[in-house]
Amino acid sequence: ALVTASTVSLIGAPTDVGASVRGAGMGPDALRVAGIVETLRAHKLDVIDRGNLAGPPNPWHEPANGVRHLDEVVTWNRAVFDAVSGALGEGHIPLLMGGDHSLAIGSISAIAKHCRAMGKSLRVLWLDAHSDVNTEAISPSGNLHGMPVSCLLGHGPASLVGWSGQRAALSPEDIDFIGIRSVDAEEKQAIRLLGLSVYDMRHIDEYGMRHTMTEILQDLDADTHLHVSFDLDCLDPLEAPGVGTRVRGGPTYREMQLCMEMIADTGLMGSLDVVEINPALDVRNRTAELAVEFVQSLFGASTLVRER
Ligand code: 5AB
Ligand code: MN
Ligand code: MN
Ligand code: MN
Repeated sequence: ALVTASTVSLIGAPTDVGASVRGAGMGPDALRVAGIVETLRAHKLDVIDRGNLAGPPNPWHEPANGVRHLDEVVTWNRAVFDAVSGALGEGHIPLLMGGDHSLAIGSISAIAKHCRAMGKSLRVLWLDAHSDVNTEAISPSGNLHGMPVSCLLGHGPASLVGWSGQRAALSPEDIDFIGIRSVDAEEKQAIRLLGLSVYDMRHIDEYGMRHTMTEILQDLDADTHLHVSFDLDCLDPLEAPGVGTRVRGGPTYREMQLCMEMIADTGLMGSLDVVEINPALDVRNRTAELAVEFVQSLFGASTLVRER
C-alpha cells in the first residue's frame, strides 16, 4: 500500500481578546520556541508553519450585553475559520496554536463544515479544567473563552453561531469533556439540560484515566474525524503553571500522557487546537514545552519502551 505522510499545518492565532487575563496571545511563539516544528518533523511528519494570523488588538473593554470584545472575537475567528478551512482543503491536519479558547469557535466550525462535506462524523474531545458552556445570558465574566462550546452547539451570540452552515456545528453527543473541575452554577444547569458527557475529575479519580478514555473512545468508527481541543489549564497547575485560569486538582503528567497516547492509538485525530498557554505567567516556557510533549504523543510518539 502507498503510505502518504501526513502534513500538519500550523496556524498561529496570537490573541487574548476572549480572556480577561492578558498574555495568551504569546502562545504561538512560545510553542515555536519550545520546538513544536522540529519535534513534529522528528516524528516523520511534514510540517508547514503558516505563521501567525493578523487581527485586532485587545481593546480591554468592559462587557456589553453580557460579552466582552464580541467584534474582535468575531474578526479573529473569521481568520481562524478561513485558515483552518484552507488547511483541510489541502488535506492537511490543521493545528491551531492559540491564543485563547474562544478561537475554537472558528476552528471547530470549519472542521464541522468539512466533515459534513466529506460525509464523516465528527467527535470533539474537550480537554479543559472548565466546560466553556456559558452564554452571554449566564456568564459571570462576559469572557468569550468561557462560551465556545455553547456557540458551537448553537446557543451563543448570533454573530458567533451558525458558521458551519447549520445553526449548530455540534450536537451534544458529538463532544466529550475530559478533566473538568470548574463549572459555574448556571453552566451546570446548561450541561444537564443539554445532556453533555462530562468526564470530570471526580470521574477520573474514581475510574482512572484508562477506563475513562476507554469509555470515551469505544464507539468511534473508521469514518470518524476526531478533533482534540486542548486547553492547557486542563493539566494540574503544578505541571502547567503558564495559564490564565489555574484550577488545582487536574490530571498529572502521566495521566495526561496516557490520555494522549490512547487518543493516538485510535489513528483518527484529524485536527487539533492547543490553546490558553500564557507565557507571561509561565516559568521558563515550561507549559509550552509540556504542550509540545503532549502534541508529540497525540501524533503517536509513544512513551512505551516495549511493544505491547
Ligand atoms: B477557558 C469561567 N467559567 O466563563 C468564565 O480557559 C472561566 O477557555 C472560563 O476554559 C475559562 O469566565 C475559559 C469563570
Ligand atoms: Mn477552555
Ligand atoms: Mn480552561
Ligand atoms: Mn459521547
